[in-house]
Amino acid sequence: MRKAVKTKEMNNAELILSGEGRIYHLNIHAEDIAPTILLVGDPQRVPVVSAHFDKVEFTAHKREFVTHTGYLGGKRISVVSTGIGPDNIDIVLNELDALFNIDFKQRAPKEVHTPLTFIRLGTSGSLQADIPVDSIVLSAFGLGMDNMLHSYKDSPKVRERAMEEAFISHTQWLMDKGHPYIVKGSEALLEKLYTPAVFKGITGTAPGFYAPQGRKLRLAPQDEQLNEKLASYTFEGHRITNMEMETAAIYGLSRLLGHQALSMNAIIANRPLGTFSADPGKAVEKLIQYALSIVTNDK
Ligand code: R1P
Repeated sequence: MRKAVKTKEMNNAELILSGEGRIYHLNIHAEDIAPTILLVGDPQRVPVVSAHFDKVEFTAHKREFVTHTGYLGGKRISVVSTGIGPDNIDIVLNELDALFNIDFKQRAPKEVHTPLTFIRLGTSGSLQADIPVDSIVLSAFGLGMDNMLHSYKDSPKVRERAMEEAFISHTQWLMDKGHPYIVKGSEALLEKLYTPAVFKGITGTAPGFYAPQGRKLRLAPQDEQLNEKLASYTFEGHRITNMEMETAAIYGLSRLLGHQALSMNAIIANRPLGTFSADPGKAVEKLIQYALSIVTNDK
């Protein structure tokens, strides 16, 4: 049996680079990306966002990962699509971090850390009747109902344990589904991006779209009361406002990697009322305009 060779450097199967030195999935070099990065789920949302840039200087596309980099109000900025789900966030955040914080020649972390800013511009379903379709929700916390973050050794250090325990007890969470995790977003970014025109709260991040978000087509969800339980949970004045599939994973990895993150979502469905936006594209456009007007204006 061949013995695995263990070196201090990240090997070719760990840090995977193309022949031209591009990171594996995103297929880009470090110089192709700015340290302020807008993350969107849908690859087709990338050109919708970059249409607002004064100039787009770089574009790339591999699988569901589309990257545009340009300038807006004198600030260099990138927009990257993540596709759907926490598993994709694992790929995108690690690769974006690697582009800045790993020396690809040495195959080792750089001595000087470059902090990044991630702002998710997503779509989501409201869990509260008073948060209507076409409104905007900023995530003060991400509540992970997926298990991705638990694979990282230091994840317990970034989690809000008291909030988690209260959540488990309130929902009588079935541990077969894994331990829910709660991570705070960047307080500085929340302060910068919050105005009374939008909502803020805890955003639930589910590992799927149907039963994991309490939807029933032909298969019954494990917990038929999931959404009511989520909606009625409160902790020190915070309530769960909405549910989608990326925020908690972005918050967890950003904290572990030393970056700042804030997630903002256009509400396109209201789950308790059973309604869906008549024009989701318009709701997303409103979110983009709201975010970009603040991101480029250092309030
Ligand atoms: C599900 O339809 C997808 O839409 C939401 C969910 O989080 C999930 O990714 O966000 P995006 O519109 O940003 O993809």
